[in-house]
Amino acid sequence: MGSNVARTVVRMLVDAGIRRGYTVPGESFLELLDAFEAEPAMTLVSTRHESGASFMAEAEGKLRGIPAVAMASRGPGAANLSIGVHTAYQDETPMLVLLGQVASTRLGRESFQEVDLAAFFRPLAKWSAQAGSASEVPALVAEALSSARTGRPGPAVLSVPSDFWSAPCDAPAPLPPTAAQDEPPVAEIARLMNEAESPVVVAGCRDRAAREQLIAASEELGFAVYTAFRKQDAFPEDHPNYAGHLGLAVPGDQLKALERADLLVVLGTRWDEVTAQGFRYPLEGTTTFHVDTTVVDFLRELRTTATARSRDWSVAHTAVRDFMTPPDIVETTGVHPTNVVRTLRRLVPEDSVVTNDAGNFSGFLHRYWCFTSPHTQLGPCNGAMGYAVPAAVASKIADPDRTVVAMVGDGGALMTGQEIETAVRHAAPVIVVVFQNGLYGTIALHQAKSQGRLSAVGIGAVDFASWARGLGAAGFTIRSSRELEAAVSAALVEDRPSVLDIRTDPDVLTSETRLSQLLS
Ligand SMILES: Cc1ncc(C[n+]2csc(CCOP(=O)(O)OP(=O)(O)O)c2C)c(N)n1
Repeated sequence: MGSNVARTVVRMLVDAGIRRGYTVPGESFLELLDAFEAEPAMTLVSTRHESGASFMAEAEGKLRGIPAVAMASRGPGAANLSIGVHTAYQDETPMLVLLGQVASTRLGRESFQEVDLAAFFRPLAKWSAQAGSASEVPALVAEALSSARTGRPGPAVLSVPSDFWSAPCDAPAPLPPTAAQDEPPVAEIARLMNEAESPVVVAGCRDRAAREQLIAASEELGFAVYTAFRKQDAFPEDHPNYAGHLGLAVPGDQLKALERADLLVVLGTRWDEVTAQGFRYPLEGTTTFHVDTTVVDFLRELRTTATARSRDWSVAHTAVRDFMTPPDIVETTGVHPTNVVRTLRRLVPEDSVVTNDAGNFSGFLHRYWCFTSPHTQLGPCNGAMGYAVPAAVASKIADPDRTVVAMVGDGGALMTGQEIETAVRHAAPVIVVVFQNGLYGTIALHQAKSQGRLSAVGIGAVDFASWARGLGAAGFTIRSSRELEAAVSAALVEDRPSVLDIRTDPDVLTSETRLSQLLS
């Protein structure tokens, strides 16, 4: 039997190491869905909302370093999907998006659900195109995959008119050869590293080999390491050369090593606004290099070129260690988020994957978790709410042997938490920890500080444990820290997803800030 475009594309994806596609099905890519389902090496994950599909594909790409596929239908599906594409773009995650478009004969007539998808995604994606003929689809898929994976990784979006998928096609296109990467000036960096008093690296490389090289290089050459925003697993946070996480609200004493740096190497990450602390760094006069793509080779060469030297980072590391040590807290109203993080960290395995949403609660996770193992943190560097639950579901499906915990506020849980149903269907027992404070707490903080009063931030009381049971998961309600250990222990032995509905104190906006103080 002759093949068609859809089957040929799926064959190419399997050959490229892709194992899963995430979607809400649509009429505009029926043959593609059929080809995914028929391919034994592929798992087709049907999600409850396209944002879930795109967050799942993004999270799998982050976890495995190999892209996953997100698929959606024409304007409405693509609009729903777009949030995860933006996340992949800002988070530098390889990802492939295949969109069904209106039929080629109906293009350009504002047909049913028609949107110019290539144009729509151009500012959101690394690469974006629409197929002009059925025969060029395999070559465009090859180009999209190459773009997603090489240089700075990112999302590549291909829109395919619906009639092209069934067109006869037997010829997969070869993937283009990997483009030559820019070579960093290793000899010059090695010379400066030898001479520097305070060399500092800001790391965001997730790759296991790169992380091992980074630890060895830091120990041999004596440089301090900061981690980039939400890339805390790039370097062990308990290492004596660890200087801190360049996230939100970093205390001044943790920035001193960055301020004093006479050599700064930004490694395996973009120099985004949060990591760069509102673009305040590097200070003028700091010699700075950016090595984004060839991290392992660069570090290997640096270790053989630069001279071994030891430097004392105890002042910087003590500052960060003190900051990361959770205080003993006596609760009055509701559970304190610090106690949630502390209890979970103690009870779950060291190599658990922790996904997090955007929200105030995440500040407690970033501060107190202490990431020590590779590939353990998946957070949205673009601050997209709704990320944590779908990211956890994809992580558990892709890596079933690891414990996966999603940390999410009640706001974020109500955006994409319905993907727990997807986890139930795929037998993916994730643990979802909902910090229920009845508020869009982050926005309440900003409003209280700048307006002195609140607007549009209230969230009604939700029984998340019943909601979880309705979706086929186990549900636990926790009203005081004393109940945490038993609930987490029970969730860890569940063979279905669990939701921990934790009633937190709405007054506790951050470790330092109380809502009542700001409004009084
Ligand atoms: C998709 C999206 N919409 C809106 C925002 C703006 N935003 C940032 S945090 C936040 C509130 C989060 O509330 P919740 O999930 O309950 O967590 P909390 O801040 O209360 O801990 C909002 C609305 C965002 N980051 N992403």
